[in-house]
Amino acid sequence: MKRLGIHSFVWTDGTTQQGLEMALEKSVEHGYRCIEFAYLRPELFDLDRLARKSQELDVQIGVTMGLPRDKDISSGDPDAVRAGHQMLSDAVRAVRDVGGDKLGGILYSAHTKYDRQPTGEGWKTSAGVIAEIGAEAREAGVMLTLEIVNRFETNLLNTTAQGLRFLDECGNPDVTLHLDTFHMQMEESDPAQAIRMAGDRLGYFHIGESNRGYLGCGTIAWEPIFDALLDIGYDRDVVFESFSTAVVDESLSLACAIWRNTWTENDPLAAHAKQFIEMKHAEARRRRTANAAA
Ligand SMILES: [Mn+2]
Repeated sequence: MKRLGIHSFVWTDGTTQQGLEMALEKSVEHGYRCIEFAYLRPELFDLDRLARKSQELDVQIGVTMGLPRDKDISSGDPDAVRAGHQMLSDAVRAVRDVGGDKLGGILYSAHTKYDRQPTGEGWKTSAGVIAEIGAEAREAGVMLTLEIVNRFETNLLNTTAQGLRFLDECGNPDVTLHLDTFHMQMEESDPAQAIRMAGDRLGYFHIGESNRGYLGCGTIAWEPIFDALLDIGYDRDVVFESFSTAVVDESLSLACAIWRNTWTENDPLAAHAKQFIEMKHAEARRRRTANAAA
């Protein structure tokens, strides 16, 4: 793992410049070296100021987002596809301008519970747009990384195997997969095996518990996951993701079905997550050394 990071929604609902700057400070205070923001509309925030502040604090910014329904590039509606293409282009530029190095999330479809089956045509259209946006992202020095999420949040890519087929369809080697333990827990028959299958096409990694709360207080088997990350030599960023109604981004809370609190105090949550991830990572390294010696 390159840097350990935290989602800004642990600190702020992300609606004000002040909130985002506070989130940068809190992340650094807790020893995190990268932070994740939701897509920042350039007309609402001072991106230059955020870029300078993140540089001063030496904390790397990454951005994730999901497309809204009326900009769904997998929808088969040409107007929506055009609007989605535009939104992704704008997002790539905003990530570059805020000094970010990656754009992840549900970029290939809407972030919603679908009421219809995906179509082959929608899949192809989406892959074509993502290939083009991947080229724009490369120009901008931004890595495009597609988050594989559970069935209630997209109908297109729910498993790593589907994601890898989609990357093949894109044919753009710069586009990578963004995996998340919360989603893998639900959809993969073997999350660790999924990580191994993704291998060097894994571009970004979210660590979240099965109930999106405190790590270790859910049903995820962490040891095989950390072993698999070591086995593939994963050397990109790992970000802790947890949401509570105590810190609310309205649209994300609705899209992610955050109906109750698994925590209310963010400081102890952030401190625990860092300790937990570093401990699990160190244990995996020790297992590896012991196995090599045996
Ligand atoms: Mn995630």
